[in-house]
Amino acid sequence: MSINYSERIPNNVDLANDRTLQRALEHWQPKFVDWWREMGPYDSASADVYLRTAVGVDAQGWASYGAVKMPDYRWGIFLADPVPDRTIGFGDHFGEPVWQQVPGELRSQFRRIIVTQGDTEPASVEQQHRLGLTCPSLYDLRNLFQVNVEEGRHLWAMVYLLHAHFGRDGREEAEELLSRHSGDLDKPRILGTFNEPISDWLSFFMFTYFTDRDGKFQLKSLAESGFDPLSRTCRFMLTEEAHHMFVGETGVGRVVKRSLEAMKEVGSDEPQAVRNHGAIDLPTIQRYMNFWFTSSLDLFGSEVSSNAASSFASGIKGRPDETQYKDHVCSDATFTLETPQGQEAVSLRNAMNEVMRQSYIKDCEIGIKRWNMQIQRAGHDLRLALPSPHFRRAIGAWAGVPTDPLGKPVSREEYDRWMPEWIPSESDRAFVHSLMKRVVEPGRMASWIAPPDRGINNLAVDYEYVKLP
Ligand code: BYC
Repeated sequence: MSINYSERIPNNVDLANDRTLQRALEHWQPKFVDWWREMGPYDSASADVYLRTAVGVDAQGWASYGAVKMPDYRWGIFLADPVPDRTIGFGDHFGEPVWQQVPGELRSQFRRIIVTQGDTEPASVEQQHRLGLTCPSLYDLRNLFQVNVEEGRHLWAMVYLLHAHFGRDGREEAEELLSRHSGDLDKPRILGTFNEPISDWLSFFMFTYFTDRDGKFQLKSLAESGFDPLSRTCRFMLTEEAHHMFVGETGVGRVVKRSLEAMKEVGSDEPQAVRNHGAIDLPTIQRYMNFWFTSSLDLFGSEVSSNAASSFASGIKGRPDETQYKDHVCSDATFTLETPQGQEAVSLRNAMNEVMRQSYIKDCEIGIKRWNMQIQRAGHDLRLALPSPHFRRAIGAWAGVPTDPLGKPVSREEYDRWMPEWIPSESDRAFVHSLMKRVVEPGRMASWIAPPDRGINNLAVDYEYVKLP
């Protein structure tokens, strides 16, 4: 289905033939634009940014690239093409035809999940509101803005579902998505990680590596949903999401590379020597990893969850890549969990959050291996490592259980005392912040990050990706 760009809201859902829905969305649109102007990238409205925009939903050639002023970006509603005769791939309704409308009895559960998904999208834009002011290069500035406009589009994706399928409740929820704000004491965003400030670029790269990857896994599990419009929406969002994780993986990789170069240049691996040379030492990178990885682990919810069991049973949310499993019903299978009290066998359906978390952790390992190869090639013994999934958890069986990053139980007193060695301390953050100075000459990079291997869409690294006024 092609995308109609002649309409006020570009879409491939034939909006023109549903006047009521079209009007409702056109009513929401100016509120979104106001929100973008206030909470979106700071002081960037008149910059020309080399952005990709979706022009189709085919895996090949779905995007076009060109200079755009961000407020003119065409946020729209794009669903992946329907799969003919698709059936539900898991749970109690396994093998039945998918639903084009939300079944009445599942309405509130679907709404809660769609709202939670939708809430993360504007939250991340708010978290990154001022980052552009300290960009390490025009290439990075462009990537930040690309991620931001696409998170805005992902908000549109969820708002479309709320408007099209949840009546007045859905319209109210769509308004609320613009009224909660990241870090707001009275009306915070729903999930913990999305209230953490992202005020430096190392945090941004960690966030796009670890937290966007939670997005990948959640979207994959919703792409399995029996509610076909949700599945199709999430399938197309995943196409856009891949670039966000690329920004994270290559971003951290470039910080590691620069750190290794600095170690060579000063002939020392002492963190202070690396810092004096204007780069970020590896132990600091490890502490940032510890912070964002553990926070992102919480986004999968509790190890034992009746919500997760009922979402799976009723066909709302499957496992990422559900077809890789043999048993899609899981009505009497069990799963062995590690809890602070020891091993515990629970019903597999109740452990679906943990099943997803474990696949996520495996996926996180891939980038770490690549970063470690660089370190090994440079002849250093240190290795970056994911901390234990039991460390610093705030949700689930391990919440509030004091362990060290290896997962070894420690006393509360030791835990508090050592925390500044395990996650970024005030002085680490102050140091990283001191490096955050805006670099905007084409091709130039800040002292703490290596250039990327290549530019965007086959352009040179020194292309002027953002033309600032
Ligand atoms: N912080 O049974 P439980 C993305 C709440 S990222 C605060 O343990 P459940 C993106 C939970 O909401 C992907 N609260 O877990 C990335 C529930 O509250 P209610 C976002 C939390 O329900 C970067 C209660 O605790 N998408 O797209 O099985 C940039 C008990 O819940 C947290 C989704 O999350 C937390 N960390 O699963 C931009 C998908 N964890 O309802 C975008 C939609 C749990 O009792 N969401 N709680 O008041 C879901 O599927 C589920 O809501 C969750 C939780 C997986 C989040």
